[in-house]
Amino acid sequence: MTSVNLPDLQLRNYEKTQENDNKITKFIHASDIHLGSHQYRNENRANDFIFAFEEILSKAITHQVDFILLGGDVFTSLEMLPGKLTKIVNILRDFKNKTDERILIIAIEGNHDIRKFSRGVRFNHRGQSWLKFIASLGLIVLLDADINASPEDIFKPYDFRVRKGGKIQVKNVVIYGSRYLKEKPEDYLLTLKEGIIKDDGNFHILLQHFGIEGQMEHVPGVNYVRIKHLKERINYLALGHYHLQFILEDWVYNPGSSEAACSTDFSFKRGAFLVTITKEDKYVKEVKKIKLSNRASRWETIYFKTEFRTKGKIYEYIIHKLKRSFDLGKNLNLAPSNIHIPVLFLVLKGKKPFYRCKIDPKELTQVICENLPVVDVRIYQKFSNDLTTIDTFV
Ligand SMILES: [Mn+2]
Repeated sequence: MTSVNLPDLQLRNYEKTQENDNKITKFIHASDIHLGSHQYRNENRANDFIFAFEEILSKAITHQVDFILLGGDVFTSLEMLPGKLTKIVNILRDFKNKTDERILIIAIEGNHDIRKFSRGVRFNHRGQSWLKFIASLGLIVLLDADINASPEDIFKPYDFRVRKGGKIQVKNVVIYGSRYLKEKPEDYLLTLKEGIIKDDGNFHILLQHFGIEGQMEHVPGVNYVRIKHLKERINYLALGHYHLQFILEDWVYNPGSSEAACSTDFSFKRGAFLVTITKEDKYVKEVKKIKLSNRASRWETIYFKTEFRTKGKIYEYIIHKLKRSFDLGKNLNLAPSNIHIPVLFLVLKGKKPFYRCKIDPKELTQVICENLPVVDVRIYQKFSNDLTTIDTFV
């Protein structure tokens, strides 16, 4: 009765999937894709984030999952170049067509999806996001809760006609989700819990964007002890936010960022989860870790033994040292778009150059990229008499 005059086939296809054998439900849980990262700085690196997203979608097809969960920070900010957004929309359209709309992409907004940097100032403009935009095109299912509503209305069933809702059922799995809320999650989670139906015989997933205290050093997070009570109503807490992968007590899952969004991400264990839920007498869950291809990286340290007096000499010395360290035969024929061409982390140590030849990181990066098979360079100047660090990522 609801399938008359629908804007597209989405609902009808969704209803069809509900008629399938529901003994086994499979999904991929990924997060922090950060589409749009590096788009102004490095075209090849910007495309890495799109590649990682495409890889997640293609894994979903290979493993024939029922849906994909994205735990927020799908976009890195509200600023998106039109060309990049067009590419993403086309990828999602292709995915829809290729899969006959049988694999839903279910997402929530993370803090990055709703933030914007403008002239060094960060501000939130509530209510807008690119996720809302692609949801309005019917390309994803965007979940959000109404925390001020009465318990039964906190999570409204997803309505494909208006493309809004707080929960959606796929076979016997119900996914509840809400956007990143600025308030302390420990508090609002108590309210959200009231909206989750207890003992309805379904497997419950709650999709959220926050970290757990202690999983990442010096990064604020939610106190685990204070949210443990959610386990009474949730079988799988699907998180995003921390870029480092972690699993807690077999019910809290954080996949980590899908591509390295900042220099520290390169050293983190990250990826996605492939989850199979089988209904026996009770639900049996199997979680496999999926590694994504990702851009290569390498560290090099160069010591200045003498005090250089011209910039030209410095650059010459660096290129000479790097050429000796790189196995040049190996990657010579690869284009920088190839993910095997690394991001170089370059540490400069030793005698600080003469004050008149200050190293220009942008210029040095360009010189290195022109002379060696690297896609981008991050330069750290750690001279013995000066301990400043240059890392342009914000
Ligand atoms: Mn993130």
